[in-house]
Amino acid sequence: MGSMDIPTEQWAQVIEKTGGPVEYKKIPVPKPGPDEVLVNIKYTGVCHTDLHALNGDWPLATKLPLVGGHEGAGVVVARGDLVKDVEIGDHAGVKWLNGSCLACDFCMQADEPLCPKPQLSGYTVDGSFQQYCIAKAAHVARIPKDVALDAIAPVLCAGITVYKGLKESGARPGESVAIVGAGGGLGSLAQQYAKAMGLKVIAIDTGDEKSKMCLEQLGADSFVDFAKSKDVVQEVKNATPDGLGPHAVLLVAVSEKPFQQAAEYVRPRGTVVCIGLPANAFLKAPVFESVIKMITIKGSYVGNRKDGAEAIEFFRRGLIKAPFKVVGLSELQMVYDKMIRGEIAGRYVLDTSR
Ligand code: 8ID
Ligand code: ZN
Ligand code: ZN
Repeated sequence: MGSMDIPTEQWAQVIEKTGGPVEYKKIPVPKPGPDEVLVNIKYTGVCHTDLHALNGDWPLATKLPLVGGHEGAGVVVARGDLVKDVEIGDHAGVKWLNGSCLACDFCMQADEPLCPKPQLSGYTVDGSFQQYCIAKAAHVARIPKDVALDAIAPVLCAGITVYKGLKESGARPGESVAIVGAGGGLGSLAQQYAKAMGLKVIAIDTGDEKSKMCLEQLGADSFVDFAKSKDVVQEVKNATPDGLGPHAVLLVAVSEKPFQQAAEYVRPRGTVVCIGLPANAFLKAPVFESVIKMITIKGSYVGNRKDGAEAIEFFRRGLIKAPFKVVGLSELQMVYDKMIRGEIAGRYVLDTSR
């Protein structure tokens, strides 16, 4: 195993029991297995998924104790004996899919997020809310050295996921996409990817700060405030030139209501892509309209290694600029408190050195 100077102890945010709290404390630095690398995490984004994991929102248990986090960007400091294509000193990203079997039907056709035996960062294995994190070499994101590690962190989950979701929507340049939850971490990046892909954007979220960010910074063509609007469905349809609604809808909100509403405003032949994962939520759509409008409703889950590389390349080319705030790793609980109140416009990124 090749390595640089690595301490034996490090700072981490640890969940001892589901429901929290998260505890900022020192834990041992893990050692990579033969097919793994150890990444010295410099910056790590905070995704709403980390909060779902803390709260036990989903019908899938987490490991305990657990170090959360899956948008970790840093430097490779050690590697196992079998790792040949990642060098010590390379910049790498720890994504949600920490590893997969690479041998099942899905892995073989590059659908590795569907692997029945995945390792999930910050969920079934320890993630990036620590200074040194392990990931399978085959799966770490390759980050070019000219890319800033703080700004790329949110791309490692939020960016890849919305880029994949936009591809899954089938929307083509010149068409419109509604982004529901536009003011959040995934939503803000989704607007930038949509613009870069030549799509018109209808941003849906609430509040003046998010509205201003979407319209002035992220390039949304219109903004619908779901809390103030008297008729969200009509307002979204009216935001398209012919009043027939957007060609695609990207659902990245963390509440059930919009998942039951999107089928009503999506354009005939349009596609509703479900990405957000609110607790205990169900999809609902009127059968009559769904049939006579010939709509498609589908789920989309992170992205494969190629989607990841493409999403990073969009960023490297300067096409993706979404706002983020940097605070110390020690301040994770503050970020969760703001997230619970829906007060985060864009993304928070943690600096693991403080
Ligand atoms: O692979 C996947 N499918 C995947 C990957 C990554 C994240 C799924 N996710 C899931 C997360 O687990 C979470 O459930 O996507 C969801 C969004 O994650 P996020 O962007 O990190 O969350 P956020 O920053 O809190 O943003 C959520 C936004 O939704 C808005 C809020 O105001 C906030 O800005 N929102 C809500 I809550 N209700 C809304 C509504 N009715 C709404 N926006 C529009 N209409
Ligand atoms: Zn995530
Ligand atoms: Zn597999």
